Amino acid sequence: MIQNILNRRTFVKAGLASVAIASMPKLVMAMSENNVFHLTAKKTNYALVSGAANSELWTFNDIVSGPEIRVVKGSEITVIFKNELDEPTSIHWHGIRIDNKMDGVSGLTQDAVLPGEEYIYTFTVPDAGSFWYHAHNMSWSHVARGLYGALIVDEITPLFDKDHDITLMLDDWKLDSQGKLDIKSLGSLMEWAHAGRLGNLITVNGKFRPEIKLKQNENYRIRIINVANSRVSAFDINQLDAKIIAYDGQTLASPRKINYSPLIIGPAQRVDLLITPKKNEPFKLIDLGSNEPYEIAKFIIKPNLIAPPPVPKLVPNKLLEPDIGNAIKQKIEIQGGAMSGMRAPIYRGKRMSMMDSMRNKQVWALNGIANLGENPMFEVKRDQTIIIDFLNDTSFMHAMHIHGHHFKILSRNGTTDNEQAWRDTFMIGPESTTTIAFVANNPGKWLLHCHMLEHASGGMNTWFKVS
Ligand SMILES: [Cu+2]
Repeated sequence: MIQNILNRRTFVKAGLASVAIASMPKLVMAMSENNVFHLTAKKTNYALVSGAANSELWTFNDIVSGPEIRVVKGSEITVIFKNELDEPTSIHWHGIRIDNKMDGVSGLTQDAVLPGEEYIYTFTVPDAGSFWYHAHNMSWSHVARGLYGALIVDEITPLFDKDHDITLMLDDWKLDSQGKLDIKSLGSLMEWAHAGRLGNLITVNGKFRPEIKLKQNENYRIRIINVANSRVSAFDINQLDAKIIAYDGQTLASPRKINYSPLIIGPAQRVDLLITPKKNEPFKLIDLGSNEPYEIAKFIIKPNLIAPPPVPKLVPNKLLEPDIGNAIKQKIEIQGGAMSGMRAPIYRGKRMSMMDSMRNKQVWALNGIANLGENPMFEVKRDQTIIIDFLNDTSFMHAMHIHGHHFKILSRNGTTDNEQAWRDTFMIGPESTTTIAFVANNPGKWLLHCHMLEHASGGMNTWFKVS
């Protein structure tokens, strides 16, 4: 099934010769005083490939891939956000089980922050793990232009020191023939109604095909964060001899080998890998998510004749297990897109004509409704377990994300899921089903949407209420 899905992707080769090799693309750390951080959204001129003209990107603090916010589990952080762009925007803290008021969803939990204005986010980070932040107003445009960054929450005693804890933010840029960010195609109905915006250049922390230096026989935690609008990455992690430490910011009880390939990392998903280079030989990180393998980065290994040290004991966060026996149930049918034959959905309370559906670019729906209505799709009492049955009745794969909660996948296509991992975003293939469950223990208005950002804006976006 996975191969089928991946084959649907068309991937244009970069076709840009003589690109200089970037060295270790360490993220710039966000500075703070007593956990008070400053993020300013602004325009940044940046050449995505060397030798090409500068693109006008939109970034936080002029940093491509954003400054990495790093805090300790349980701490309260304050982010003073300033919008120096010409468009209103907001910041969502992806995967943080956050106080609803601070979730950063413009139009649901706050108004977008107007140009020239400031907004203060203050929240506690309950879980240690790999998270990220990104613009949540017109995100299909704002994230595509670079408005995102990593948010890493350390365990109270960090498991790995900073030289052995590496964040790799994968982004997929669509460049024009001059190697500049293709702005003209942003918002094209073609992209929205198909697989979303797929680019032709993948960067790691803002750099194309960097070299990452590791030492032989040492343990590394490699945090992979897929921040692409719609591109699905896939890796043969067994070839890297890697084990999984965490999914979507939730650490496993112990590092886990997987017996399948490739490992899919869809838009907004994170996977933390444990890599211990055994040989003093370089190896490549190859993305298998496109029609052709794509080299993402190269690891260079420095010889080191020590015996590998023991792997630190992992410390999972404590989350409430769903109470399946007393759960309420909800069905969500994912509909629309090209090649679906969907009836035009309801939008802003009215059934649209097909023409209006195209004109408004509302070409996807959840249970027949495109985008947010005044009323939630469903309401749950606090601490109630909810089971959601998703049916993807479209010809495309989706990356379904739930705000404010992590959930467990119970089954896929009727088969029990053995991974038993907590996730905040799951992938669902065309004509497939997935059943998830979680305890709705975080009160407020929460978004539920596809994290392929063109699909979300194109209608695959709803909300629920925990009262
Ligand atoms: Cu989607």
